[in-house]
Amino acid sequence: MTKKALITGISGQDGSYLSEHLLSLGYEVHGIIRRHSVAENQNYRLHHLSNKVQTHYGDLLDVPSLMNILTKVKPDEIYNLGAMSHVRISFDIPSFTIQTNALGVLNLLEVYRTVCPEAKFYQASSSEMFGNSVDDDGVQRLTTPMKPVSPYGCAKLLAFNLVRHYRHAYGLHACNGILFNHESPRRGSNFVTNKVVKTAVQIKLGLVDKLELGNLDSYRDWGHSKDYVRAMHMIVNHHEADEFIIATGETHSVRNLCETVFEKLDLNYEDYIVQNSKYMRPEELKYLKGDPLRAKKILGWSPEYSFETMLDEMIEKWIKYYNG
Ligand code: NAP
Ligand code: F7E
Repeated sequence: MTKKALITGISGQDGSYLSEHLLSLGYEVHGIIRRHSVAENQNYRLHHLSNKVQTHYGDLLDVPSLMNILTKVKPDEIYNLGAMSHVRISFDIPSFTIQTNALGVLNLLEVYRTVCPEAKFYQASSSEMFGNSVDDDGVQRLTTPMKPVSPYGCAKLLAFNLVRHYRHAYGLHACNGILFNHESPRRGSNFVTNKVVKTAVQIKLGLVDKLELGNLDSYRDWGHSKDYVRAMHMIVNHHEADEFIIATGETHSVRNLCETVFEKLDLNYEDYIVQNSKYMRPEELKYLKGDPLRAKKILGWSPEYSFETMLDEMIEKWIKYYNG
């Protein structure tokens, strides 16, 4: 029988790649989208899938919509990817962030346990939950203490604990994937990787002459969204509901990211970068490097993209875009 998946945040970066992946596995894919005032922006990342996925208007903060959609779809698997996902912006809109990313998860868990408790549930947890905790060997793993340093991280940690609690209290197959940063040509262009790539291409083409950034000295473990959505499906379909870290195990500074991208375009990043305090955070998460060993051993997951091939794909997208 055809399996049904329901994805919140289907219009986001991961939502679009996960839809493609699940369709390729023969799933019937449903997704929740929010109403946009600009109708053209509604399904920006889903245009190529418009005849293949079924979308429903809803919102994690609107319990009746969740109730109606889950009752109608009766999904076998629920992927909760919906969130206010920008860490710096979470300092500007902390209340909305906590509501969507934490209370929204509670809303969904309650409807899930009432309407379709036999379904499997995936929660998009984040390495931002670790804050500045790191083990002595320089990596974060499941046992590393979680001490978030942003409204976004605090909300994700509450949601993470709620998912755990619902699993234990109600016997639900509810899983957490703790995913480290993942990027792609579909990444929002106000996240640092895509901002750097897009602006470097604009500089190369003579469209702009500088790149304004915040902190250049933080480190991130950057993977590719396509690899990470494969992991989401593996986590949900593991025989027991559990928690997994998905990361590359490699870390790069923002400065090194700039150096690499500009070098690929035969430019020297130092000639173009200007620091602007507007892009700094009240509290910064300085260093991320995840340990993916458990996911590799138990799930058999491994990434196909490297840092370099991911950046090449992103550069190619912007070159094509500006060359019409
Ligand atoms: P994204 O591109 O920003 O997509 C977020 C999605 O959530 C969008 O479709 C957005 O819809 C939707 N959304 C926002 N508020 C909502 C609400 N109140 N109700 C329903 N949907 C709502 O993020 P992403 O990179 O794909 O990330 C997917 C998930 O993984 C997020 O939960 C994120 O926090 C988490 N995560 C991401 C990373 C990463 O590096 N990408 C790492 C760890 C965890 P609109 O377009 O209408 O706003
Ligand atoms: O920042 C620094 C910034 O916004 C990365 C989300 O997907 O991953 C993401 O959160 C680093 C930070 O991602 C700029 O200070 C410097 O140190 O690309 P980012 P993030 O905050 O790590 C986690 C795992 C998630 O869960 C989130 O949903 O880059 N940085 N200058 C800058 N960052 C931005 N955005 N813009 C700058 O101008």
